[in-house]
Amino acid sequence: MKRRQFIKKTAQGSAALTLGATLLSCVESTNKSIMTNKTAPVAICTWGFTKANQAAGEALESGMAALDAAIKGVAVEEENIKNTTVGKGGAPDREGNVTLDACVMNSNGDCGAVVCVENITNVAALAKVVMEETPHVMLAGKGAEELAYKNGFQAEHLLTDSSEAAYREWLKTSEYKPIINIENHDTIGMLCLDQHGDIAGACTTSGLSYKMKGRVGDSPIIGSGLFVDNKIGGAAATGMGEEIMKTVGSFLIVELMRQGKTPQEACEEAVQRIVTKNKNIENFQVAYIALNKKGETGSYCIHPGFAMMQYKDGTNSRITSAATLDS
Ligand code: SD4
Repeated sequence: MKRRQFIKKTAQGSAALTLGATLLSCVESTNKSIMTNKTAPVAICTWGFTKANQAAGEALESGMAALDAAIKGVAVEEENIKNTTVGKGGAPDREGNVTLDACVMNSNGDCGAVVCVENITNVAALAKVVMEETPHVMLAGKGAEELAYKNGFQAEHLLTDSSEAAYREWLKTSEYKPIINIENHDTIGMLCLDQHGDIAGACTTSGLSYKMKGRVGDSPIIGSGLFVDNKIGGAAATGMGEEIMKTVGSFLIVELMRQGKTPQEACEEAVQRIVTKNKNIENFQVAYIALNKKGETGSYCIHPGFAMMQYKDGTNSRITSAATLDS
């Protein structure tokens, strides 16, 4: 048997063992997934972002690769000026500047991130440019903005009239108080499983409203706001970034799935790590979503009120997440 055929056969055998009955046919022999996955496509995202998840699901149905579908999906919220935690219309920092953070990770394990970016709406797409067009993983501030212009992104004023009005109102007290579950927590993290059985993800946010100048949360940090291992699955986070970063939550979830936990069990354990370390969980929210190679999904959070969207079998549904503090 020729070497190439041998590798192909061996790879088929081991992938078939992993994916069992969900497999349909062989498409290529590389270090990426080699099988078309019957359960695919699947898209999930944080919060009730119906349109964003639908856009990703339809893109996957049309054959788009997982990362491009995730970027397309999250762009819906980056461009939604009513979402005050993502993209254009995002709440500013305490000095009135809107600064955005995002990251992406593909099925090869490549990743890109941007932090503290002003004047650019589609920062997840910009994170992909960092991944593909530079020798780096993360660019901050002006450097990321300049890369955007060089790659055809347009400068946009991100502070809308209503977010400016809300900011002026906030200035009257300047009280910094993250609010659980409502407009202060609407970051979009998205995971997609495409028709080739490959997983990728994107996470994008304006961070916490009225944050300190220069503050960066978990969302653009690979392993915290997002992590994907195409052999296992992916995870994404929303909520109080400082707590997610301390436990490298998304990486933790993927590692727990590697050890055999379901996406649901892994999300629960990652939340539990935070809960056991903190005496003040009543003051902040953390929520996770996860997806594995079989297309199984999970989500869990500290406070009731979190939901994820799931596009599976052609249906986009809202799934209310169980919570540590469910009564
Ligand atoms: C952050 N995790 O910057 C983000 C905030 C968030 O919905 O999730 N908002 O800490």
